[in-house]
Amino acid sequence: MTRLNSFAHDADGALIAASIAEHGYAIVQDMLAPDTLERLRSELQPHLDAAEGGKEAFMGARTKRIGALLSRSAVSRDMALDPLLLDLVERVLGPYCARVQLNYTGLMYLMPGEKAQPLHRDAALYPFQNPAPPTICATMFAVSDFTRENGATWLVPGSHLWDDAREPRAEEVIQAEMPAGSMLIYNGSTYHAGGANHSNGARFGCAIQYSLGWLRQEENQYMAVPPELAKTFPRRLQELMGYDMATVNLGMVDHKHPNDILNGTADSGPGELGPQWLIDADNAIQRLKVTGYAATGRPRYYVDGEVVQGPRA
Ligand SMILES: O=C(O)CCC(=O)C(=O)O
Ligand SMILES: [Fe+2]
Repeated sequence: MTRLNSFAHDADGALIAASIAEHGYAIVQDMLAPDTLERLRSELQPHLDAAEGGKEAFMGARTKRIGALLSRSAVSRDMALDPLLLDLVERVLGPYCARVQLNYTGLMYLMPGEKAQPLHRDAALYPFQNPAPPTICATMFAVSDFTRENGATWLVPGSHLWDDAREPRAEEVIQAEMPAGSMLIYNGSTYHAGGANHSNGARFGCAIQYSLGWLRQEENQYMAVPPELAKTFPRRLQELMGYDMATVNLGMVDHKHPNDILNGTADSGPGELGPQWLIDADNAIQRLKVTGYAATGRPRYYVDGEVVQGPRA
């Protein structure tokens, strides 16, 4: 097995980010302490008990998948605000947006007997020609140990840099084996998949994803968390959920700042929607050149034994 890009929790953010830029992913150990993991498990257990397997092949018949984590788990709110994680997200996405945002929060609980998911790019939500600048910075926190047998996330290192014609080969796939408490962080353009669970226990992971603030979020955070609950969150978490200006005017409500609307602090007239710091941040981002190209759809590659079988509808 290829050596994983694994870092201690006190490693320099710039080093970890350089590894994500080069390989498309990194693993950070000890993001969650044992007692935090225990609290997270107990917060989520009632929701897991009530959850069912997926209905489509991609979602996995033997995978319990629950979103809206912020409304269900206080620990997940701390995870979304983890200083090292936010530092890495800024390093990956910051050059392309004035403000980053949450994209998705959820858990992926692979039960014994689950088959492998097809390899895919989370960033295929958006119609950019590849290679593209990063649009999504995704994580998978190991809540159980992630092992080869229980379906540790599959990854194709370096594939975030590939064009749309380049297909993954089975021998290029590695697995994010990591002990509980670790975090896999990857560029949304990196090919990856949930593995197959050949073990007797569940593989339990929590995904917290971020994206460029000017994109539509995969999971609508305004509806995922009741506003009455969101009001009790720290200001930075509210901003990451989207109660924020992505740039001047982008995200306003009735010409007021959405955070003022949420918290009931809006003035009667128009809000301050273009502070100088936001104009400066927007002027500093790298502008994207988006060219027309032949549609390539959203390829997903099934891996069967040694062979990547290629895209399937
Ligand atoms: O379960 C995993 O390890 C990855 C799941 C995934 O990539 C997805 O559902 O988009
Ligand atoms: Fe994915």
